Amino acid sequence: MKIIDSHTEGEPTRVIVGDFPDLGRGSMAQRRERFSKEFDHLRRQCILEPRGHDAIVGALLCEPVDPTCAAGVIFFNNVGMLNMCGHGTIGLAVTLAHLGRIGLGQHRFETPVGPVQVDLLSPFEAQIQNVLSYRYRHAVCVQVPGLGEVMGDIAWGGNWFFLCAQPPCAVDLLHIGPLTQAAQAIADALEAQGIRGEDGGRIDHIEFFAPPQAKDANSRNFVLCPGGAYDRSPCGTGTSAKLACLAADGKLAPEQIWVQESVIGSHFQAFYTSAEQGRITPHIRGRAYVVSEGTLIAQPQDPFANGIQSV
Ligand code: PYC
Repeated sequence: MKIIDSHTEGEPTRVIVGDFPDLGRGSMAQRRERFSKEFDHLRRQCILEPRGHDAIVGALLCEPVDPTCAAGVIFFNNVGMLNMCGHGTIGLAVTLAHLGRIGLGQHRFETPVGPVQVDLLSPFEAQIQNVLSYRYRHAVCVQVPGLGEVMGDIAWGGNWFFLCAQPPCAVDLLHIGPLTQAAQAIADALEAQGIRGEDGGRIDHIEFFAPPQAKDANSRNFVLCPGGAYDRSPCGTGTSAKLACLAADGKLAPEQIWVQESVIGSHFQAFYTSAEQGRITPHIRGRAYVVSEGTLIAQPQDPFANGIQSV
């Protein structure tokens, strides 16, 4: 597999740009299904150690069905397929610019959950218009072993999120262990108690909020992704879910800027437009940088050709 690695505000994206089996001409959702059923070993090969690590989000570059789209993409990680990925979309835009396949300006990418618009602002910065986002449930209480009663909102931002304003400790790099443990306990409790998204989807992203460290930011977050890794960026879909909650609470007006800080101190600038029937269109802006180009090799004799599954 030919790959290009980048990071978006610290969060890695690995785009597969070539030498991947043909998944047919179906929709991105159908191709994702086929990827998952027939080629899961290639997902593991691409993401897991010794060729990758748990924090990488993979992005398989595909021919789009919709001719108005510049590219199709299927996102995946260390445990399976993702719906949408905000930081990954910014990373993909910067990667395609690095390859000379797109120039500055507006483009559309096709994802398994619908088209997203991307504005490439410079070779290192893009703004995405994410899928419609909304708060599904407000102030949901869940009993969590070791934590007691935890309250949060459930919102869709392209993935299902549980957003919680009471982190168990400081939201900084010194507390990644306890933050991860607490977020995982909440995810497990939600699942055990049958609390899911509106479409029955698993709530597989947990987001804690705290005051920001930078003066010009509005909030700091910690986001646990499915598979147990934390998002180094402020999480594009997580920031979209946050905007939806702020809009539902009347705490952020349309087009008002919200600066979301990540647990490593990087930032996304965000705002929303077109709030209709409780649904908003989130716009998320961030920087990404290409860090390497390469070819993944899996020799038939290699006992770890398909990676080391640690979770
Ligand atoms: O930026 O949407 C995002 C994301 C999801 C998982 C990791 N990053």
